[in-house]
Amino acid sequence: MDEDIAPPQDLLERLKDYGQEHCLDFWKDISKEEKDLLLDNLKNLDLPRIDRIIKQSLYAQDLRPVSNLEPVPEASISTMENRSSEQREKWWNSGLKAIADGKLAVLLLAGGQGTRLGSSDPKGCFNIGLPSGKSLFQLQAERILRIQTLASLSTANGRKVRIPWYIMTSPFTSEATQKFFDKQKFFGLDQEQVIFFEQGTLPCVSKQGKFILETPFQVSRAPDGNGGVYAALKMSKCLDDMGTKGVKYVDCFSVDNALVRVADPVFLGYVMEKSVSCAAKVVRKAYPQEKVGVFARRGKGGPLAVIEYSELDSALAHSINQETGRLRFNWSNVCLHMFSLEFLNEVTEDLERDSIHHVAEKKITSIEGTVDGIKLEQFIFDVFPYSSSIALFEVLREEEFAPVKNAGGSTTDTPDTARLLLLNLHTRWVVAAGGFVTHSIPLHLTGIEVSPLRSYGGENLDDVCRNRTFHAPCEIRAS
Ligand code: UD2
Repeated sequence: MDEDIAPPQDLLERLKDYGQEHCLDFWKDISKEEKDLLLDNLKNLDLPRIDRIIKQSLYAQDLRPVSNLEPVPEASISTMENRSSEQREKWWNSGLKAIADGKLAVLLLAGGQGTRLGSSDPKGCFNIGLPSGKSLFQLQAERILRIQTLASLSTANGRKVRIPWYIMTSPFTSEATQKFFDKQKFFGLDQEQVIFFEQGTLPCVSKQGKFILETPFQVSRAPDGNGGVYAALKMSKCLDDMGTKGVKYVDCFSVDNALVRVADPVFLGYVMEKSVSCAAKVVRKAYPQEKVGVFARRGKGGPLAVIEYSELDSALAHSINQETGRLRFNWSNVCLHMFSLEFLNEVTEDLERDSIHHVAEKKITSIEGTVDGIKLEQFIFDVFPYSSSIALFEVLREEEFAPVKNAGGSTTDTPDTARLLLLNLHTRWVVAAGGFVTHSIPLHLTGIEVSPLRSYGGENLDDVCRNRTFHAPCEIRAS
């Protein structure tokens, strides 16, 4: 039969096995080039795996908002009020030593699209308007450089320390991200220590699990969520690379937190002392509707899990603990995680076997215009229920959590709110180190920026600040 009219029979049969033969409905209407594009598009789909994900996610799990939840037992959290400065010091030193010994890798989740931010660039390129004009990527890179310096200084012989930085991108962010790093000469990092790898994508589907066609010769696809990192780490051999390097722990963070303490020695020291396979930094939830996941137990004595804001029953989000007066589900996920490499190697298999994905109902561009469809994605914290040992570590929002999610017009989680959180924190560092601040606009609307190359968490500022006056806004540079 002329291929112009009928599609390849074996492909049609294969698609029929999974109920996706409609992808070839326009075969006779498209050009030779478009036919080749469609064949290439369909050839790259792992149909058995995608079919398993659809079946497990659309039909096998309860899609109603989660309600059978119990709050996290306070015993599994290291809270600020129960933490002494001696403990912090001890964790800082043991964490720094482990970093100097090459035991830590950092993993950045940078595959998300900056849709809510209204920018087409990868979020890490975003300039939040600091006096230095630094991008989020540059802040993160310089914090790694500073920790490398501190780790090197902590060794007997001052040996060079290089922390491998694995950066997960998606088809939407990969090229622009790597171009940005090239242009910025990796912000002073050694190019070899920055390893880019790409997450997978999945077809967008209808509520009946049918692939949605974006054009007559292309299936609509979307990144498979930041939990796609596990399959991507395995597929890209990055997990093996970490093992070869002697890495034991992986510090995982989101791109859009202006205050992220990348490669935090305190967090690493805590995780090593607790000898857990999974850990997360948590903050107290600011208000019931805050767009953050919350930690909870699924059912009495059930596994510790994070319930995403989009899946938490509203009544539970608002419920109050009568004794403390705080929200019952108070401990928020802020996408700051630490994993043992051993756990990552194990859990990747478990996730792949179970294949359960979150079902996000979205408007999808299709050949029939914008339709109601579904994006299938895994979340980075989907691994927590697979872990037998989890530790939560409270941090202060004002010190470590300044999300950049929404465009300037919003009231929360904007470049402006993130910039001010950073400036307010760094100004407190300057004053604590004996500096004085003058300002011609209200101080809470401006401040001093301290380069991460000078100070990671407020240390090393006495000699540059004591008895000196700084006029806000300004930057205290590296040297
Ligand atoms: C994330 C957390 C939420 C809370 C909030 C705080 C998840 C699933 N949810 O919600 O619980 O901590 O942040 O700010 O983590 N990303 C990818 N690939 C993807 C999708 C996202 O790499 O396919 C990255 C993205 O670039 C970002 C991070 O994951 O670094 C968080 O993604 P998001 O901003 O889409 O997540 P959000 O704000 O809905």
